[in-house]
Amino acid sequence: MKPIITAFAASPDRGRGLARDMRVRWALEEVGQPYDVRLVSFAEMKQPAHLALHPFGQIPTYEEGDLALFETGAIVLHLALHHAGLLPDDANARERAVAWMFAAVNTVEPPILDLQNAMLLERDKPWAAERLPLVHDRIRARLGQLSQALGDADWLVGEFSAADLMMVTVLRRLEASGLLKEYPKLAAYVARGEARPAYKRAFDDQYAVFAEAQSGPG
Ligand SMILES: N[C@@H](CCC(=O)N[C@@H](CS)C(=O)NCC(=O)O)C(=O)O
Repeated sequence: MKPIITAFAASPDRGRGLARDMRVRWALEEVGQPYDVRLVSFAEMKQPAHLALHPFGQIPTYEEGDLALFETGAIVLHLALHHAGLLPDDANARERAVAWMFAAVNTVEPPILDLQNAMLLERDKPWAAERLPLVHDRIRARLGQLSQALGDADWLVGEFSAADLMMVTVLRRLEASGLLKEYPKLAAYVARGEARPAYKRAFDDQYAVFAEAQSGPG
């Protein structure tokens, strides 16, 4: 049975691969699982039909038979648990990879989202300029620790895993800030993720939605 995911009909990132369905698309591509996509508008995301799938009215969602999931971490973990290729074979390494998945969304992503809020939603506040260096420094603290933990390894836990898929997509959100360049090991890590054929297929499929919307009907 082909799973169905939801994605933005009109992504605010203009096809840069930042909308979070990218994580799910990438995981599906890594494990070779074909899938369908249902595009939703912002208005549709807040309607009861979508809220029944996603209590917070967001994308992505994942439907597979009578299973409906939300939260990218949970969806990617589901795929990793039910398909080969996204978690190490060794039992302890598997658990470590799951810990890194949580670290990506629970420890590394929050200060990065704070920066996005500062840039997009709080820009005009009188205190915005004063606060920005604090936000940057909180991100730098996490990036320094992450870079230290990664060291000279290619991936977080041995071979490429769902941990890297989650972490790379989180770090990509820093693209516009220039902060990642201060951490060459992390910049190279993200580039390694982006070079994976499954990543490229996922990116191209997500970009096609944007390109199609741009060209308009007819
Ligand atoms: N923690 C959630 C975040 C989901 C999320 O923020 N989705 C964004 C798109 S990347 C969204 O739907 N934003 C529109 C909104 O919140 O109204 C996850 O990882 O799935």
